[in-house]
Amino acid sequence: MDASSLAAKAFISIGQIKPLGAAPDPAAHSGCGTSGGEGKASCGSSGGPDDMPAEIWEKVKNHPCYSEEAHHHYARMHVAVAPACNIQCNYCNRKYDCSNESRPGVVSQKLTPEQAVKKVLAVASEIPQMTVLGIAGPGDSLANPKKTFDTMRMLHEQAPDIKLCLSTNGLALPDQVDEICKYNIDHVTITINMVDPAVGEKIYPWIFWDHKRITGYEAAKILHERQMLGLEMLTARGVLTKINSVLIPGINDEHLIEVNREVKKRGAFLHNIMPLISEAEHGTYFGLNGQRGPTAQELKAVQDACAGGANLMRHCRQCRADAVGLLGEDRSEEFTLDKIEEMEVVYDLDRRRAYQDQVEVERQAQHAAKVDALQEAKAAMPEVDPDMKVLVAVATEGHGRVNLHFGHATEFQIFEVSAGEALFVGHRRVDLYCQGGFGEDEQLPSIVKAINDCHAVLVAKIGACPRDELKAAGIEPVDQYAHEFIEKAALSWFADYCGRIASGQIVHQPRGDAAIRQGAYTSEAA
Ligand code: CLF
Ligand code: SF4
Repeated sequence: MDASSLAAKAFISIGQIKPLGAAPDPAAHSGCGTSGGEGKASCGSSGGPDDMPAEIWEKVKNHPCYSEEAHHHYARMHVAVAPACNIQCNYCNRKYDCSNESRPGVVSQKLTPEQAVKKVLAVASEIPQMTVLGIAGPGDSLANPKKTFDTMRMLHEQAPDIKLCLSTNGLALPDQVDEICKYNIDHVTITINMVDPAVGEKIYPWIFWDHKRITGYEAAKILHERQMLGLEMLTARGVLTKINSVLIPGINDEHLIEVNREVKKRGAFLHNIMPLISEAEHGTYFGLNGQRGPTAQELKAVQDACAGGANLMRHCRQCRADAVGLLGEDRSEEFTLDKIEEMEVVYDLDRRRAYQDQVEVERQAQHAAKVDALQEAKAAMPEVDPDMKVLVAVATEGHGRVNLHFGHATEFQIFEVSAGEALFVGHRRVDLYCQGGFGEDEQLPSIVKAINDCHAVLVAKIGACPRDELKAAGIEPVDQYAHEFIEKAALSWFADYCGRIASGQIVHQPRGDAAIRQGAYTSEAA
């Protein structure tokens, strides 16, 4: 589909969505999420040590999913020990990884708890910045309590510095809160797609509950009640919770604003609104029945409408249930069971701590340099329309800088830039353009579609052919800020852009919508 036609097909008219901040504040009580005051997204995944109590910062500072900044420095891994599930979601086909926490279409290597522990220790000895172990399927972690908690118990004993994390649909959660606390599992994700069973029955055909299969409205009602109870119990015990919601256009899009409000009330730390990935080839009910996923602007509209509610996570990569590495990269192939057998595993706690101390030093230095660079860019900003906001795509391989060749990008970070700030608002996966030294021109239209709502793409370098194609699509290729900090580069470009508008050199045009990539990659990173 042509990206420019996506907006016309949208279920949600972006202007129709009422921002959550405009609604009465329903938060009678909640955890860290309310302490910043209404409308101030102060302690979500973008928060820092000044935005939250010290004990919360300790829990999130090196968790790549709970801290946006941490995800550039620290890695997570999943072990696929939980194959069974106690519910059916219409977006899931059990032959694939759990759609909640994984990229559909990639089958995991299922592990026993003993194999899982061996794998975690092997990864920990090779990747000292791996700080978090998550159990996220391929089924539901708590529908497999023995396998999940055996793994957690052994890791709690053998690798005490690794944070433990799990993801669940919530049905079995209230029964397992004691076990969760027993092993110090400090981070729990609950997938909550609705707070109204009438919406839920369109998403969940059945649940298995109290030794029988229950369908329809009653199934969704039980699931909803268990999810809310489980969330409240975790909040009461001081466990940090993240809510994942799958945005399903026409089913729960606007409803997710209500979900955000309800989970904030119950103390959720973060809300991660993810796009439905839905293709017929995945064999899911939704995929086979033509239910589409949201466009990039539909997703952003719902996320923006939740501003002021539970804080949002915007850097989720919808990873697979056996992912290993930094978010956005996957090193699981390096740690298959046969490879682990041949590895010399030395779990050296002191070495890990020393390495992580070094990461912290570099992180602080990078943060300080970025703050200085930003101040410089803001000081140089001319008078511009305060309501003007545009999106820019950025090619980066880390360190917070524009430092990646256009042709080497498998994703672009998206920043919303205005006179006062450059805010990270998400990322877009793309197929790799550069294949073995040559540009793959067939990939260009899909890359353009993925960033079609952006006014510019900031890169370290770009070839003539993609440069021309981007320009023809109305996206400005920009390489003059190569190796600058991203926010500084984005603000500098924005100042220049506004200057060109003011001088009459160009006319500002609104952009259209963009497509969120569905399905597996068609090309591998070089
Ligand atoms: Fe894994 Fe999930 Fe823990 Fe993270 S993932 S169990 S909270 S350690 Fe992270 Fe992956 Fe998104 Fe999940 S990027 S899919 S939010
Ligand atoms: Fe699939 Fe996860 Fe839903 Fe279970 S909870 S049906 S594994 S998406």
